[in-house]
Amino acid sequence: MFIDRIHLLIQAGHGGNGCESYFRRTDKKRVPHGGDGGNGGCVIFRADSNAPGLGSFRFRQHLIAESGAHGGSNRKRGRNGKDLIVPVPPGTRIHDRSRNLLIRRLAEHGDEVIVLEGGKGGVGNYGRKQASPGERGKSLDLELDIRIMADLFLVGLPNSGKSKLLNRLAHTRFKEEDYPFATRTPGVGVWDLAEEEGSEAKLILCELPSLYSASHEGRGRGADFLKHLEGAKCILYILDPVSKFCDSLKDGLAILKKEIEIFQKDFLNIPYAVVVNKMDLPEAQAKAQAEKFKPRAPLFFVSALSGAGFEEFSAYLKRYADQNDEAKFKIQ
Ligand SMILES: Nc1nc2c(ncn2[C@@H]2O[C@H](COP(=O)(O)OP(=O)(O)OP(=O)(O)O)[C@@H](O)[C@H]2O)c(=O)[nH]1
Ligand SMILES: [Mg+2]
Repeated sequence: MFIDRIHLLIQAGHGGNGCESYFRRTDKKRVPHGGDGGNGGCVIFRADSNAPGLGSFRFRQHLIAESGAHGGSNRKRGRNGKDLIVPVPPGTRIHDRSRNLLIRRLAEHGDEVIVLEGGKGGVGNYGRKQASPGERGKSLDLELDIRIMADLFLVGLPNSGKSKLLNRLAHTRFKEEDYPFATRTPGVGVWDLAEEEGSEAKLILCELPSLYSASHEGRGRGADFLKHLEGAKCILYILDPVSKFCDSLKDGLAILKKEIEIFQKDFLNIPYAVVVNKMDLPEAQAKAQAEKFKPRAPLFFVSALSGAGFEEFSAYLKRYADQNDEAKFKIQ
């Protein structure tokens, strides 16, 4: 199950109480000798590329770090509570829900943040008049969310062949159906360019559930996942010349861009290319030829079914994938 947002309640460990105890000296004088309490454990989030997705927190939404042990007599200090280290996938963002504040985004494997410090242990009455209780561990209401980190996002109208294209490039097995909206959650695959000679790069591809002209009204699931475009290096708009969801290729691209614009205008600045699919169908060829579609971006005519047009398309992307500079995907 794909979950990109989850609520969690976390609680730091309580500090152990300081001990109040005395021993009686031979001269009958009472001498305080209670030890300090141990500190409570902290709650730490750590990015780990082997961590399961946020869905793993569905049945574990209350996380509590260990409390410190109480102090003992004879100046014995209580043991500190163990820190609770919570592994999360890289790219996870941690928000404080009560203050509506972003605490930290854990981008890379190994990044970590102490979200709650444990309660301090109380002091024992050794050398003092009185012992004190341990500090209570604080609790915090969190929201965790994650953005899919992919190089290329496949965005398109329903039934345009996004899943088929992804399956062909990344050897994944996502559902391809002849009815629209079959893909209901994002699908990710790795396109290993090493399979094709002369390249060592790998590209992460992600299919987003289909958009159409009513997505911004909350119809379908397309708009729910557009937030993942935040980290996109490039969008591939997948179009189908014989689509029932648009009148022409130009119209199809305009609908997709409009939906993205309504969601977040800045996303229109993400570099993009246009891929016209299903070119094995004679009616698709006829319509595409008649239209003379010329978007202001690289344009490819392919067939995810037969593989036609893939050399040019993959050679183009490969050139960019092989460049290690920042401008990698500026293919506009
Ligand atoms: N002839 C032909 N059919 C294709 C091609 N690509 C996809 N199809 C068919 O078009 C239908 C939709 O393909 P999908 O890959 O599921 O399309 P999608 O864009 O992922 O659609 P949803 O996610 O369901 O909205 C399936 O029946 C595919 O077999 C193609 O290049 N040529
Ligand atoms: Mg699909």
